[in-house]
Amino acid sequence: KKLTVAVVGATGAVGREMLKTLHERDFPATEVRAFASARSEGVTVPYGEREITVHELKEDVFDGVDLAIFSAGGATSQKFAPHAAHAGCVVVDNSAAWRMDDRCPLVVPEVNPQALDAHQGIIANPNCSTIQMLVVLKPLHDAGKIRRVVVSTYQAVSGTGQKGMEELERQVRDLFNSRDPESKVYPYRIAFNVLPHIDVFLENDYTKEEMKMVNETVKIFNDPTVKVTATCARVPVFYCHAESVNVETEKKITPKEARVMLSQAPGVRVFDNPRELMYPMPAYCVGEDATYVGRIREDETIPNGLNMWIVADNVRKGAALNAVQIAEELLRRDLVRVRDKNVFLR
Ligand code: A2P
Ligand code: 11C
Repeated sequence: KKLTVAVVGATGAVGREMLKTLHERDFPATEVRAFASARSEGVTVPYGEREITVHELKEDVFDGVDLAIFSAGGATSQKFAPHAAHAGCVVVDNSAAWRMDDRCPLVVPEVNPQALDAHQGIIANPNCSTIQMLVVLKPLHDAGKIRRVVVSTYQAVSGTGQKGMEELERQVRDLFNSRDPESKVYPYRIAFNVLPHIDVFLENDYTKEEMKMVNETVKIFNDPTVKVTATCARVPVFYCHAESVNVETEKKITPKEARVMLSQAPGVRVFDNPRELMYPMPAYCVGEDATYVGRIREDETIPNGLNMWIVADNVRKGAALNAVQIAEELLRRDLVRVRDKNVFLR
């Protein structure tokens, strides 16, 4: 059966990883098309052994496309995803544009694949820091019902895209050559520094990144009783976000029970042996599909509490892989179709 797939934002850090992931996982596309801004018209991007020519994204490029995976920023998704759905093309969108829209399922395939059944043409891929936290919290929530989560993140510069990685590299080089490191992407130097600031500040003095973790968790778990409070920091690491997560549950789960549950959970790898100095770290999780968890221990200040340390490749499980897994799940459920083409564009 014919299946034409488009990658929108194909020249970006996540778009390239999406093409790589589709190819590596043998996604059954009969044709793959690549789109980006007018600046990239005619350039090529790798897809397996081949190179695909990138074309400018326009409203009418979705005719004949069955499935489009977007990672070209919120504004591009806001504008173009409705045109894709209108053309009968199912969209998996990696931006924040559609995540909190009631018409759009927000999906982590290991956590809430059933939410896909009600899709109306646009499906949202959650924020990277939410995805890796929830893959790990899901079995604990099922077993002990999570009441409250306190999370602090240590996020890599690739979360900002290609330009974040270029800024860190440039500043490191400048500092080693006794030049003033210029900050263009972040408000302060990121090299040899930590910024307690990701995305914009909101009315309540939290950042948008922090509130994404709060709100997306409730939507994905479909459980407004789960309370999350977050502090998100940017660290001078190229790939992989790390998170310190404190969880309070209704029913007690011991660290030993948590290790057993998590070692059976899909998408999770327990890497936890303090005596052998085994704990997950960003430098060793680059390019990995799994979400790693270690430092699992009891929070001794409350009756039912656990602390843990979670690391995943933000560009891979946090973005490209999760989006491709959603596409695979759509195929498995025979959901690569748009029932009402007028839901997002009338
Ligand atoms: P381009 O390379 O042509 O600018 P990253 O997050 O790594 O910066 O990547 C962003 C991706 O989104 C790139 O592929 C970029 O294409 C694409 N993009 C940005 N703005 C637009 C736009 N207005 N229309 C289509 N693609 C866009
Ligand atoms: C970061 N989490 O690390 C962000 C990147 O809402 O999709 C992804 C932003 C988003 O900067």
